[in-house]
Amino acid sequence: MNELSIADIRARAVVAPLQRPIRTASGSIEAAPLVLLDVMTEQGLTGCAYLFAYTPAVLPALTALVDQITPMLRGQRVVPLDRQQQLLRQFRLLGVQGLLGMVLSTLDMAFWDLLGKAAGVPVVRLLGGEPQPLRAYDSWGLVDPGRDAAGLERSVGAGFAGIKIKLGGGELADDLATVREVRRIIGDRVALMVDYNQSLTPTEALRRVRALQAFDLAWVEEPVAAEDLQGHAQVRVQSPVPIQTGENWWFPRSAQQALDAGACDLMMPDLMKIGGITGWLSVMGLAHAASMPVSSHLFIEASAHVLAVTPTRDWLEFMDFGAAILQTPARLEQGCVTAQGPGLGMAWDEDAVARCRVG
Ligand code: SMN
Ligand code: MG
Repeated sequence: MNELSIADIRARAVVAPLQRPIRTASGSIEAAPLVLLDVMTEQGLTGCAYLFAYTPAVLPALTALVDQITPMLRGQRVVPLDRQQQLLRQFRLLGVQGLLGMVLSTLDMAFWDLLGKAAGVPVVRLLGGEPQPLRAYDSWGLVDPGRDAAGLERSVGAGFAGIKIKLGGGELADDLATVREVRRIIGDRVALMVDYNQSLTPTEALRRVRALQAFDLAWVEEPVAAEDLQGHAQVRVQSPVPIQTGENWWFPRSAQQALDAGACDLMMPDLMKIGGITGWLSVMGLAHAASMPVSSHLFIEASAHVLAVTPTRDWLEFMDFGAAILQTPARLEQGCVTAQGPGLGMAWDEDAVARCRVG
């Protein structure tokens, strides 16, 4: 495991079909623009991970970024912490928010995948844990309770103990009508989370959260702009419902800044923005010290490994961007997802990748 060295890195842009479009108050995603990373080693092993680009518009920039970074890594050993420190140093002046941070985080996931494959074990075992069932919630977009009633019932029937819907596409009255109907459809025993995707002001967010209090929400997510920590704190300190955020935090220091600001009751770092598995390990320590529950964001496969070793783990988000291009998509069993191996447990379905290729 310790002798792995990087020979080359391949980045392939795909647009993968989704089970259902993700409509949010801040935009709609009809299919998943992904960059599939393969890190090839001199020893013949290949580590893989995928990056979610949010919009196809940045796929060419992302693959070009990977091509520019590859020469910096050729010949280097697959030691995730050293590689991340190397790249953070090399990009110190630029900073690692945005596309660069996404590439660095996804490379980190591929490096950990390599270590697991070299040892013949799931990454979770390298982290000191073991694969275990993690409770998952089914993550929906903006919903039309009439059109989506059957789908929501199927989610509950599939075993999900939680359902997340997005709000903020209209006025408060629209939100109330939607939540009332979704709560009726899924019943009182299924957790219900709502996600405003940064669409409100703090004042409007408080108005809406107070009006929604009667529906026993598990959390209200990103009510205001992700970078508005004071705004999140203003809502949180008066909110009758736990405030959730974190999917747009860049690397571990941003998590500490949010904790210092009192921005949230719950956190949900995104592996592709927080610094990959290496970044997650730092953040889960901060959450543990703060006794703050931690949920995942996207990246079902890799999240199942890190959540299993997260002391304050909460929910795994089930929003399956990888299903169309993986040989073995993530599986839900009794409402839970369990980490697969070796490595992160992912292998590309090359026929599907060929069908989805772009650029
Ligand atoms: C979300 C937004 C955009 C793409 C995927 C998911 C959402 C979530 O914020 O939390 O699932
Ligand atoms: Mg969200």
